[in-house]
Amino acid sequence: EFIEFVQKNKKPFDTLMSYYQCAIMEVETKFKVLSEEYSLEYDRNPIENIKSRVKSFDSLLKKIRRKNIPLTMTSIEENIQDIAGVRVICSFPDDIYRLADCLLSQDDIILLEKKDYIKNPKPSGYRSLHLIIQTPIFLQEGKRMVTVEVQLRTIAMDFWASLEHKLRYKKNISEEQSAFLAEEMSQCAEISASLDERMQKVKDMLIQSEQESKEPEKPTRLL
Ligand code: 0O2
Repeated sequence: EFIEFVQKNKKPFDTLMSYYQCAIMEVETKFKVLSEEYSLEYDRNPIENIKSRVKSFDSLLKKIRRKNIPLTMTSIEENIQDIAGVRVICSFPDDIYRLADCLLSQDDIILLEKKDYIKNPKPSGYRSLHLIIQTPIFLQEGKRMVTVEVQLRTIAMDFWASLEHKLRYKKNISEEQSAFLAEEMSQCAEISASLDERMQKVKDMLIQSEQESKEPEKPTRLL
C-alpha cells in the first residue's frame, strides 16, 4: 500500500525527502560553525564526527506500519520525527550539553522534544541526548520549517550503540544467548559510562592546570 502511495505521489514524496536532506545540511552547518569557533577559542575540537542520514525507504515503511500512520504526506511529516537524522559524536560528555545549549539558543531553532538518555539511560543501557528540533530551510517560494532528530553522544556511547544495533538485527540467536548478550551489553554500557566520566575528569584537571600556569604571577612584596 505504501509502495503504491509513493508510486502515485512520486514527485511530492521526492520533494519532501529533499527538504529533509536540505534540513540536514542546515543543521550540519550549524554544528560545523560552532566547532570552528570552539576550536579557535580553546584549541580543541568538541566534535569528533558528524554522521547524517535521511531515513531509508524500508525503515520508513516499517515505522509507518508499526505506528499505523495514515498514508498522506502531511501525516507522515507530522508523525515521523526522525526522517532527517543528524548524529553528532563528541569527545566528552560536557561537549554534548554545551553544543546542545548552543544549538537550542539559536533563534531560528524550535525545540519540539528533548530526550536525555544520558541522565536516564534506556533499559538496554543506551545513552545519547536526543533533540527533536525544527530548522528553517529557505526555498524559492520562501521559508519552510523541517523536523530533524539530532542525536548527540560520546565516542564511547557511539561505539556501544553501533554494536548493540548490530546485535538487535542479528537473527539465529538463541533465547539463552540473547539474554546473555543483553546482560553483557548492559554491563558494557556501565563500564563505558564510567570511562566517559573519568576521562572527563582528567580533561577538566588538565584544563585547570593549564589555566593556573597561565595566571600571572602575584607580584612579590618587597619586605
Ligand atoms: P535507526 O536505524 O538508528 O534509525 P521511535 O523513534 O518512535 O521508534 P522513540 O522512543 O520515539 O521511538 O525513539 P527513541 O527511542 O527516542 O529514538 C530512536 C532512535 O534512537 C533509534 O532509531 C536509534 O537510532 C536510537 N536508539 C534508541 N534506543 C536504542 C537502543 O537501545 N540501542 C541502540 N543501538 N539505538 C537506540 P531507530 O529508528 O530505531 O533506528
